[in-house]
Amino acid sequence: MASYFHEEFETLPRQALEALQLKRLCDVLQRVYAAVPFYRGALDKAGIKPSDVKSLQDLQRLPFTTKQDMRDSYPYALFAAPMDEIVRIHASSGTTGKPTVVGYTRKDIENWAELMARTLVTAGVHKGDIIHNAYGYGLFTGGLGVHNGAERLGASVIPISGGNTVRQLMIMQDFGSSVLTCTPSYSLFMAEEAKAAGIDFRTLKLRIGIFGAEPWSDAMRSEIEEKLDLTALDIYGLSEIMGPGVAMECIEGKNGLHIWEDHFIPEIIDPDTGERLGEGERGELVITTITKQGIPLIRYRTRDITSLNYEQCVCGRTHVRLARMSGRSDDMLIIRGVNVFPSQIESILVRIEGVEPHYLLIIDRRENLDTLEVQVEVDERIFSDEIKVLQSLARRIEKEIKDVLGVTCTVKLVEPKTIQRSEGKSKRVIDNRKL
Ligand code: DLL
Repeated sequence: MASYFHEEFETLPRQALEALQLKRLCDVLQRVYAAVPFYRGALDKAGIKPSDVKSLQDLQRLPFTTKQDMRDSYPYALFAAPMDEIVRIHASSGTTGKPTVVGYTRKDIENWAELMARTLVTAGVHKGDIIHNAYGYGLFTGGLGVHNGAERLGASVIPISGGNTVRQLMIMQDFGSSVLTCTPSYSLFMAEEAKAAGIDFRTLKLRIGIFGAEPWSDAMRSEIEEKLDLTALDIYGLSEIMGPGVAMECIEGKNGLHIWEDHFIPEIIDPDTGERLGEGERGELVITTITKQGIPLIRYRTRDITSLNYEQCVCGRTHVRLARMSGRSDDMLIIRGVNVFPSQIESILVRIEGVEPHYLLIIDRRENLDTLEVQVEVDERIFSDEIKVLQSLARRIEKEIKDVLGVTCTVKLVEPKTIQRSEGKSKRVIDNRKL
């Protein structure tokens, strides 16, 4: 028998779940229409009043919200609660210079902790577990999101955050960590470091790994389970919608991620036409938040590609399952857990004197760590300068990218006109990672 955190809600029969969704949807539409000029404008333009929505099918008549809309509303214009009710602010990568900002009311933070506690229980975690939380703490939602859920559940959480792997291994060993939370690629990097340090994962107490925030595969799952000697499960979330804990794979079924439908309504659309797709069809995930107060989002286009599975799950939860994410419908990259848009790198490059707007990003994975090489053309004048000048320019660009985006890269300056031009869409990214 599976354990639940909110048994009544997690196992709600579909009809009751949908009735709850409709009630909450109508409520959130009223709220955003009254408080957010963007939504009032978008609904007016579509000729729909909140009171016109009478069934979940009517959701399809509402306009989408995109990352661009969030950018245009930077920083707070999409907030539906007054600033003095916002108790936390997080942010994630925007498509160019400015991040996407999200605000939480006290109730939002409570709901997030509850949903994250539910997510942990779904993964087989319980009170008494020691959770080694190596997701980053800060503006990124991973660290604090998992942390608050672990405390809400009553498990012991170690707020180790990312980095300093040798120390992480020592703490895992000495503190008896039973659950590991981090990106899947970082877990494999830990395995390599452990080998070098002579630590055998089989002697550790780790039982469960909760991995997400970047794409991975079933092949990677097998490798992680073998090397770290634990059960590896997939967790999905995004800052715009809440953070980690939007959807979680259950330990019983280990086949798809239950998205918490009492708080979020998922739809799958064709990314080109915007038409809704049926069960099992792969397309872009669109999410409507139905309980959030700080920044509720209506039909938010996540850009993540997946499908929905309504079949009954062995765990007894009735919430629909998302298939493992298989890519994105935009060009966002996730490099060492950091979301990066090529356009962000471009906007850094164009600000630097002597650098041409022709560049190529080459991503690889070496010893389980992502690497990023930025090849960029410089003008004739710079290229004929001394090596020292070129080197210092390259270091300066590397530093700018690190300061603005938080990712480490190596910059290779190349001669003018050496990066291949294209007549159509230019190819700016070569991703050699094999997940
Ligand atoms: O990555 C939140 C999170 C933290 C999720 C910890 C899971 C664990 P963002 O930084 O806003 O938030 O990035 C969200 O990451 O749209 C996906 O493209 C990708 N992503 C997140 N989880 C998965 C996953 C956090 N399990 C973006 N598989 C999302 C594939 C994932 N991609």
